[in-house]
Amino acid sequence: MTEAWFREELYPHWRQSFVVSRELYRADDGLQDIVLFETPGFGRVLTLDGVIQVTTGDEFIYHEMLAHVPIYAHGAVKTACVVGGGDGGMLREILKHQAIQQAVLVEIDAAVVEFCRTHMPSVSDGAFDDPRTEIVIADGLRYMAETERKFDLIVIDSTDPIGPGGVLFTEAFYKDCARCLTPDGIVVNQNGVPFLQGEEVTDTWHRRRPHFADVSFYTAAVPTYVGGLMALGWASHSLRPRHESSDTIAARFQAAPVATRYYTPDIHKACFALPKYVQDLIPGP
Ligand code: AG3
Repeated sequence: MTEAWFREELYPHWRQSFVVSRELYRADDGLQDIVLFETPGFGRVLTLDGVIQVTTGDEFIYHEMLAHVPIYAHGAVKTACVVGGGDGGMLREILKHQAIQQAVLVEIDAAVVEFCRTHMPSVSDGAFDDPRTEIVIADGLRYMAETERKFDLIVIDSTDPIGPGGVLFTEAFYKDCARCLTPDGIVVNQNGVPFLQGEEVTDTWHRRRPHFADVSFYTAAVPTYVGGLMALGWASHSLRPRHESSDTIAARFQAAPVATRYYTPDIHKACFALPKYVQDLIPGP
């Protein structure tokens, strides 16, 4: 019997492939082409327009690092907004923090929420039904332009800047995020794999610099976002959160621990150390 393979074609010159044990779902809802399949090595894999978004095997790394790093850096996050993130994994990690009072999920594609809830329930793990969760089906760009709310944390859990998620990488959107942050608030996002998508780091820096006092990046190693470290973007009005001491981060983690498999207070400090080739993509201090 010949094996079935799924081939991700994100980069013109490099591909990654997965053995597919079983295809579970395939749909084109008009917005995006959605495919869900089972693999022997990574569990269930979700792709949008042919690009790997989550695997049940390694999603914890990405979700933990975009949730816990800003939350422990800030120290008192009560309100959070996730833009994208229709699989619910980011909500799940954010809601592990008991101090969180409200988490708003702004997802453009209702179909993603519905079938992740049904076919990948371990990713959201009940987060959609948490009383603190509010789900808004809307274009994140529009939502951020129109809302009067302020958030302590905004997590942009997007696709790459292709397809409907492209607007989440524009200066107009970052400017609105800046307006919707509380004074100590933090914006984080997935900013691509800099070895292969270096211009995303440079572009993001230029587009955020006018609107935030602190614009930076940190990293996480996610196996299925191939190509080395993934860059996670960081922007805030206050310089304090990113520069909290190791002792402060460790004390906050001890006082209000959450169960993790990647994040630790030591990783928190270490993840802001950028390899030179990533530093070289950042134009200014
Ligand atoms: N969305 C981020 C997918 C990025 C993949 N990009 C890449 N490999 N360059 C993740 C959604 C998880 N909630």
